[in-house]
Amino acid sequence: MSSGPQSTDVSHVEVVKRNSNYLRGTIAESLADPLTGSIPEDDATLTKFHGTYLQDDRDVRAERTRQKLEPAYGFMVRARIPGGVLSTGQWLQLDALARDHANGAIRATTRQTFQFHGVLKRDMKATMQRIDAMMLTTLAACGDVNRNVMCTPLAEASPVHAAALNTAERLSKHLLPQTGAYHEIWLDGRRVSPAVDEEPVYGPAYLPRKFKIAVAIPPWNDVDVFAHDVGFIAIEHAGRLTGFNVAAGGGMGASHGEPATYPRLATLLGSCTVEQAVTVAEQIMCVQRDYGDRRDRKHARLKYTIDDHGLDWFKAELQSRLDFTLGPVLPYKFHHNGDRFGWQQDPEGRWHLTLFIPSGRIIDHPDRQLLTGMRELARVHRGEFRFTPNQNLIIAGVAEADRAAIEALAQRHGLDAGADLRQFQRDAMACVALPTCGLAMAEAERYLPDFLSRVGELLERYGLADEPLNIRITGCPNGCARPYVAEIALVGKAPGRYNLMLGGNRVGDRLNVLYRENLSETRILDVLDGMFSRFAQHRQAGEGFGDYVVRAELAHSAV
Ligand code: SRM
Ligand code: SF4
Repeated sequence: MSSGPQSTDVSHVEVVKRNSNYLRGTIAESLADPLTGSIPEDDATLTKFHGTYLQDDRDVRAERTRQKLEPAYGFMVRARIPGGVLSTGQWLQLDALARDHANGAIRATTRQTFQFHGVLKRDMKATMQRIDAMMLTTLAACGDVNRNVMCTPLAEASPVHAAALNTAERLSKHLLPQTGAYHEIWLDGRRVSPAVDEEPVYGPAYLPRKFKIAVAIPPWNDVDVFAHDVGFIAIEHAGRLTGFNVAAGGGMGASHGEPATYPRLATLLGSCTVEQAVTVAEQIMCVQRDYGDRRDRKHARLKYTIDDHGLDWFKAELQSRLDFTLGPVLPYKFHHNGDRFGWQQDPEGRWHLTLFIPSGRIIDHPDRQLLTGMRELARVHRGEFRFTPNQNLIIAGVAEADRAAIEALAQRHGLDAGADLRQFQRDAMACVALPTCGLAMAEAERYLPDFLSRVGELLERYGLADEPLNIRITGCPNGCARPYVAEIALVGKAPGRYNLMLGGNRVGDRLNVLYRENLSETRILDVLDGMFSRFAQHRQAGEGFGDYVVRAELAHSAV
């Protein structure tokens, strides 16, 4: 491992990582402590690398404090599934685990995988062991490492999809931490590694910050490829995957009132072959490992490394680590950054059904039994499941002969929660936020349905009800639902108050801008009322809302 100019004046998290003996810390001892449902802060920092966060139920926090009880602790557990592919057998085990040890829900995420919430400390080992038995891992689902690698779950062009998915899997595997700590702490308790592990790529301090990779297959940008530290855009020739355009330096996170933090779209660097992709990603990650800011975690993503040193420096530094030259950026075109709902058929004749799952929460509601319905479906389905990059779920690989039965099952259980919704409602996303997210400043997932119905009323007023519209809500500026590329985004500022962002588009290659700060719902709806009215009157043929807002200079786009 080469090491760049790293300061000794590093953040506390850096110290914790370096002293952790490759992510061990005292996690094992803390888990064994029966006196609290929590673990100490430094161990909680380290468990993130193992794919789990200590949280507490914020809905009952104040009441528990009043009663002098410790917070209602629970762990969020997130798996790592490159490309989001799961077998039906894995689904059934997942479903059982959700009911046995979590809060009865499987939560599909914005990065094509699932989370559990509310796992108690005493059930953590059993949970991790059962995930391991499914041939899945939670290692590196969170933490300062490469996270779950996303890949467009494209059904129609299956040869290209298969090759792109294979690249996503290779990237994921190659960049997985090597530490034996995971096995030792969660699985059988035995050391399977030498006393000192080696992390040939990461080194003992891992990365300065999280690192994210996505593979997009045009014309679909459902992964929001420019929101990633590294984005690969598939290049197809005569139905085959021939290589990738490579973009680097994307990221959504920002902090209110700190202009030195900002969302940034990844910059296109050039192109590479399919075989070169893993090396390119590894070396971009290594530049970040060596030059990323280890003092200030708010300034530690690759986007800041690139902006601080300059794009030319970054390209030269990357090139100096490669023994091949990146080719020119090749032409590509994106049409949409959402999911495609309903049935799609691939060239081999198999069918794929994309179900809309409201904010990815697969749970039994009194009127719609999503968890139970999915269990029934998994028992008869002979294909696989795929999580989408937008919190939805695909019943993939259905034979023509089975299609009617799957459709009937989906209908019987009301599995397609989007069947009666408008497109803008199905395309909308919200992050988890309250009550589990410790960083949430406002509601997101729980508020989205109400907000969308109010927006729907406005759209109807102007004859725009069927207008596709990309709306995203997050409970804080960290950007977990990638709000800064949406046409309309609400970014939580305080309970019931949001920053209103306008001017993204439907292909995910333009950032929106802050239109008004700290607005109540009433004010947001007032603003949108006026904007929709003008849009309906003055839009050009085929023009989207975000494009209109930028053209009419109602919001000045950064791009
Ligand atoms: Fe995220 C932190 C949930 C995708 C940017 N994110 C969190 C935490 C773990 C809160 C915390 O640190 O205590 C949230 C847990 C909430 C909960 O109760 O479950 C959380 N993030 C999520 C998920 C579950 C949102 C969802 O509704 O689906 C997504 C899980 C993805 C996955 O499967 O890995 C999720 N987070 C994202 C994305 C979108 C993406 O990656 O495509 C982003 C923006 C892209 C990016 O990274 O730039 C994102 N999450 C953040 C950040 C800001 C990072 C930054 O650079 O500033 C934080 C805060 C942090 O890291 O300090 C954060
Ligand atoms: Fe939590 Fe903020 Fe992420 Fe929403 S955007 S899940 S509130 S960290």
